[in-house]
Amino acid sequence: MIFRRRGLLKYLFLIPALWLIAVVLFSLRSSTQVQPDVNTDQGELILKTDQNKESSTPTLINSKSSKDNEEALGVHEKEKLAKNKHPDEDHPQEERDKARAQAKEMKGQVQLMPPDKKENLKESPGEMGNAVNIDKDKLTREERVKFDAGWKNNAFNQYISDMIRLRRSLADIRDPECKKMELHPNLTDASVIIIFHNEARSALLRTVYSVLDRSPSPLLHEVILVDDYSDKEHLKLELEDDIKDLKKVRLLRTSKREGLIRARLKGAVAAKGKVLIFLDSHCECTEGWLEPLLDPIARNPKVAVVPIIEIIDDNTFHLVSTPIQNIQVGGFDWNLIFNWHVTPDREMKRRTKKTDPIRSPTMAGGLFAIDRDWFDQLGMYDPGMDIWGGENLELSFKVWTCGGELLCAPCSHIGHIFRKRSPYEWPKDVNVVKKNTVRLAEVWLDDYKKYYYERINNDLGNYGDVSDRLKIRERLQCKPFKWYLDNVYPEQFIPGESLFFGEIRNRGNKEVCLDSQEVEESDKPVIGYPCHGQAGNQFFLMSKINEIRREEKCLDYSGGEQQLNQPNKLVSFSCHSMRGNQLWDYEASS
Ligand SMILES: *[C@@H]1O[C@H](CO)[C@@H](O)[C@H](O)[C@H]1NC(C)=O
Ligand SMILES: [Mn+2]
Repeated sequence: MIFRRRGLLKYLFLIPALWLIAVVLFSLRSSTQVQPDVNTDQGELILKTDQNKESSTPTLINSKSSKDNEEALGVHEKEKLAKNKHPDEDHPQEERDKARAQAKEMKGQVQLMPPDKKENLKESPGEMGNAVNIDKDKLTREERVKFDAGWKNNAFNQYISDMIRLRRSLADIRDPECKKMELHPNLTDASVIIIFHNEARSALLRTVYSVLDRSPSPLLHEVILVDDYSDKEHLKLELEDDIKDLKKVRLLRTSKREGLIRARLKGAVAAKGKVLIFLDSHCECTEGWLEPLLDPIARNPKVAVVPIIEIIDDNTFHLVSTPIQNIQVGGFDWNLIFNWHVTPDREMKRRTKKTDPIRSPTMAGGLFAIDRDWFDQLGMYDPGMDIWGGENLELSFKVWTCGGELLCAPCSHIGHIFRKRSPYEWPKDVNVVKKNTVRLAEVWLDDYKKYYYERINNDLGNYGDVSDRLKIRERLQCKPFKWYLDNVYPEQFIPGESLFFGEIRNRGNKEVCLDSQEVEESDKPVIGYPCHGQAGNQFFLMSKINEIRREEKCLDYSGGEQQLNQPNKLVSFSCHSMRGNQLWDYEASS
């Protein structure tokens, strides 16, 4: 299918191509064969000579011969690289400039073809970010097999992803205020780094095109794809062919499975833009996504900025948007797991405009922008961390304690396919997340690490050597973790600072205690149960902001005024630190 479509594409290009060749040959008075390179970057048309036109071997365009790239490639690819240098390189600069100027003039007259389909945009599925619904039962048997395989391999509906154009349109979901935002005049350019492992072709390329199509050209230095050792055929030569005309896109490959953290490090080291932006390989950037990420960094290079992460439905690919007032910020629990919170009132009051960035204690980790030099000074990621997990909190803690800020840009919206499971295999012999998290706690948490260690029974396992990371903390004179808790995340529940702890007995019937069976599940009724004195389900803490809680679950009154005397209105619910239904008083006299 893919090849047939692309075969057709050649003919679609042929008419403007022939026309262009004629014009350019005339203007350059050159005997060199020239072919248009439809660069998707802002629809700008750039001409290049193509010496490899007859060759069907895909070339690694944009890889040039940089050391980083050569390291990333196997011997086979290296040979190919040597043979197929970037076509632009053997051409005098002067001539290239002239050709570009010419091309620019003609821009308005040249029709750009979308790279995937020629269908009427309005009829194409999923345009404007809309949902695509198909009835699986109406598919042929073969199509149903494809449908099921798509889900199995990706943990999202690849069948529908493949139906949607790579350059589908999206609604402009920004708040109207965002379009009037006064941007810093000196925004710098960015390298967008996308790590992937066995990603579906349509999801990966849609991510790339959404970046190319919706970024102002001067602000986008390059897009670096880092293949973390995929074994799917469509990500080998076919991918190189897919991106060969995308001038700003470079492809690096790891030589073994490195995991997200070390693959990102590889991309960061190779990047040349002033700002690094990390994206997942199944995203869609919406209109105006880039500038609000760069703006806070232009004002203060020591900030890291996250976008609003919008949900792309894993089944229908509907892109759903969040109004600014519902933006959540990042926190963490004492298992050192990231979680979301409603933006605290104090932060809403500190901001003066709807479009002002929102301070966030932590980041989710998948999507963010950071100044390259600042990231470097911070020691980037901890290379002793494996694969995935804990790296987002490590970066959050060090950005804040080492003199920076972590901000959420309310005008930058990026869609992301949230999956319900990971479709990939991970090593089963080591507990990767625990190793990473212990390293995080050892380096950054000071005495507070005990709360995490209590939760893993003080079994730290072999977490390697963290002395290099401690040196970074010392060199940058980063503030203690207590400073972070007091100033950046005062809502955080600190078990040792509880007002009271123990069981909660009924005054009338002293044999009955409050008992909450499920800590794991929200919305479970909290019941009266004979006191057993064994703590466990009957153990509660009263936090300094007057919640009655255990771990991340708080005692929550879920009924209305009229229902006061009905049973089961006390539930155990995720703590929200907004008081309200979770505010309790303790009267010492009673
Ligand atoms: C932007 O850059 C120009 C030229 O370097 C400089 O004169 C100007 O002060 C800068 N503007 C701001 C707001 O930093
Ligand atoms: Mn993801």
